[in-house]
Amino acid sequence: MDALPSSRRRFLAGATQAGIALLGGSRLLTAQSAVAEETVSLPFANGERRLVQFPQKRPLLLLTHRPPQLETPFSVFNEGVFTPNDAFFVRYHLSGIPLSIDPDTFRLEVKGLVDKPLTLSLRELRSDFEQVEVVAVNQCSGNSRGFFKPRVGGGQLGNGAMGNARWRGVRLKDVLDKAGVQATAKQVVANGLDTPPTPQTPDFIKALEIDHARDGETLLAFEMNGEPLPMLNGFPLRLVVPGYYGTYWIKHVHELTVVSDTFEGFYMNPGYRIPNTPGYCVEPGTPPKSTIPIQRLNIRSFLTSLISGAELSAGRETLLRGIAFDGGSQISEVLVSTDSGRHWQAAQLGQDHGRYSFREWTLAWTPTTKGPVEILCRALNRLGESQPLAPLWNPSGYMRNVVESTPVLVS
Ligand SMILES: Nc1nc2c(c(=O)[nH]1)N[C@H]1C(S)=C(S)[C@@H](COP(=O)(O)O)O[C@H]1N2
Ligand SMILES: [Mo]
Repeated sequence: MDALPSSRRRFLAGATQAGIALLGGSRLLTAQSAVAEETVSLPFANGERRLVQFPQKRPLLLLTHRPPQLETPFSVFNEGVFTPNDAFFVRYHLSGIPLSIDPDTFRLEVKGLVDKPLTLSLRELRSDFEQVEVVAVNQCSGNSRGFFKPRVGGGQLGNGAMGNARWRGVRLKDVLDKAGVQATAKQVVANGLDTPPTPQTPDFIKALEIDHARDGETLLAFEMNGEPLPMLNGFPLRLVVPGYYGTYWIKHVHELTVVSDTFEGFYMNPGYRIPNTPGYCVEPGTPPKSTIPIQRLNIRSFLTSLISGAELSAGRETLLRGIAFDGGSQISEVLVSTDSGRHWQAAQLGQDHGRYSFREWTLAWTPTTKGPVEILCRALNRLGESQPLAPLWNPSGYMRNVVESTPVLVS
């Protein structure tokens, strides 16, 4: 096998870099802050973010250093529907993140209610199972949380905690089938190599219903956009759960345990839960009566080619461009209004990379009337779902979706 040694070399080079830069992070920053540092201002109170470079990454918006939480600059989403690995957002919960992992000694353990527990090397995963690919959006549940009104606790994210990539790996189903899931199985519990700082801190562990884990779409992925996973995105192996929020996409996954009941670890309950109501929302400021684990992405669309406050010339054509996506029901239409919502026009949809991917949309527009105007975009999927005109609210600031509007000036 050729792929393994070469990806290993690449990784080891990256790992050394990772170790040094992550450990020296604070010193590096102190040194840097004397120099003018690039910042981005997200459009809500306390939205100032520094652009900071981590190993294998270009400068990204820094939310927290330890654990690393980095947002993709929004302009990246205008450059193509695939988010480059070095621009892909990063989210961790625990400070004990792996700084180097030897792909030769790494093992995935499959245990619990299985006939034959497995301990698989990366080489075995690659050679003993069929390799498959899926293009899918990984979006954090709290993406866009900073826009919630009233505001809610948690990472104050702009719109950059999402990304779209081509993931390559093996089916979780095939691995589970090889182990032989027993009849009493209810869920598969997944754990990664990151560790909590104290024995009292809950580990980041997530569970999937057994039928979901065996639907043939959930992957154990080792590649992203044709490259080994970047360290900060889960090297050497992560779960890819198409259509579901990023919280289930366990990074550095090394342990799968089949269990007979509902796993109730902190990050399944009370963490990552949404109101059990239509729209998963409650009256702003009120607690939900009952909650369920967060699940599929809801539908969203963005204009990416113009930033808020852009100035356009009357009479000159501009190509409006953006992206749309949902939890896998398939985007069927994107409607755009260039007059603050009075009229809507269908945009042209770009290449279809599958129902879990970002879908590009474009619309040529020649502004005629001078003055300020809002450009709105709204997506529809095959179920007829769309975004609401006014955002819904939940106390954790999850699942933001609204008809996004971009104010511009025509002169
Ligand atoms: N091991 C591990 N996996 C994890 C997490 C984590 O903290 N540890 N966070 C999850 C959450 S909440 C999100 S949104 C995604 C983010 O994936 P990324 O960092 O590759 O962008 O990873 C998920 N997988
Ligand atoms: Mo997340």
